[in-house]
Amino acid sequence: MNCKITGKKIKPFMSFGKMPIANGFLKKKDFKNEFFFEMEVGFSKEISLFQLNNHPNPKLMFNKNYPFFTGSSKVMVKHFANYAKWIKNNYFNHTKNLIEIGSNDGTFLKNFNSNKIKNIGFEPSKNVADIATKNGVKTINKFFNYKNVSKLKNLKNKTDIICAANAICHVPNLKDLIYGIDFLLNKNGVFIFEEPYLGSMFKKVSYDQIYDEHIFMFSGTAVKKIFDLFDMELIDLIKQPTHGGSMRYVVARKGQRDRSKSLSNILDEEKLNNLDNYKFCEQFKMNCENSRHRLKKLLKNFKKDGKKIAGYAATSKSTTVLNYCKIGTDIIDYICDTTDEKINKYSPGMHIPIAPIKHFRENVPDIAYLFAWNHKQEIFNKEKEFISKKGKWISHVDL
Ligand code: DWN
Repeated sequence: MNCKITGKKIKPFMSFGKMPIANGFLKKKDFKNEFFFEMEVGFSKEISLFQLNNHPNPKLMFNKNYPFFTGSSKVMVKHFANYAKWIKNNYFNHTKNLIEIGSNDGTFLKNFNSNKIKNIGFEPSKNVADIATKNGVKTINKFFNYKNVSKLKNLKNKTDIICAANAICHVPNLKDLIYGIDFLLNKNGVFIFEEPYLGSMFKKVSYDQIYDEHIFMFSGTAVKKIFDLFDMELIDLIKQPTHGGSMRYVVARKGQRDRSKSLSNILDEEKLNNLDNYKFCEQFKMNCENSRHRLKKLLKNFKKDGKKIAGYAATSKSTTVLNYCKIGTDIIDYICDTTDEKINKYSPGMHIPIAPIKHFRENVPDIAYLFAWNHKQEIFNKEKEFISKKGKWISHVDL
């Protein structure tokens, strides 16, 4: 395995076994042709970058049937409104244009429609890009890469702000993406992005953040080291509560902007937690194996006691948990979800049926495995009746 940035050899430190496409919810007739890859992870010592070894071709994941819509969570819609407000308060200064990488259904960019700025989203998945367009968000239905970006000649070194959320960790050719940013960004421009945070994944043992789409799990240390290689620099880090613990990163051209005071505090904290070195990997591997062991034991005991177990929210993350721990229909009867594109299909790899939320309310299980543990508050608020019926929520992370 080679580091996707430095090209140096890396020895994978653990494998989660054979994994299907995390969002590849499928019909029974497609079981026999299901795609699997060996999901190994490694860590680049030079730039402290946690990364997948193999990954499927991005076109297998981001196409006309991508089944995730940012607008499906009210809490996330509010978060994106606040993210936009924060950008306006901190970085709007004669701003004329803004580009989002991985703009999904336009939930974030919609917040800029009332400003007199040009905003454009790059979104490779056609179905979600079409929704954004319908929402009045100008969307280019393409991957954000150097080839596509360099066609925007009128924006060359004229772009004020490039931003993203839960998108940059999905891009295997990160170097090429940075060349694209370098092409567009003006001298004083900023690149702002937020992603699930390595430190939170480590603390919570939320290994389900790792799947085909999540090629990288970033830390402040890694992002700093990456951009140092491209004559850019990390100027701010802000922790975010979203997706079980994320980090917002602000990057500028070297020497063009002041660095925030909190930057060094977070980098020091990462050093203390060994997020900058290989010790972290050894500990993380052990923690994942222990978590799997505990979960399997817990589920086995519930089944021994005759309990009915259902899954709640057919997340991409659930694909990692179910396949790594080999949890199938012998344990979980069904998984309920709000997404039409997933309902009446089966979960990738372990083939658990996906049902609408109505089914959960009409077929109340004893135990609900909360796969969207990151949306705990939003879901608990909707499912008060489940608790009143003596239902129990469980997850592999602390709820
Ligand atoms: O980075 C990514 C994140 C942002 O979204 C992508 N790679 C794919 C996706 O990951 P995920 O599927 O793990 O995301 P969520 O937001 O944790 O879960 C979304 C799923 O949960 C959807 O299928 C809808 C479902 N859901 C539900 O059934 N009821 C979600 C909420 C909030 C609910 O109340």
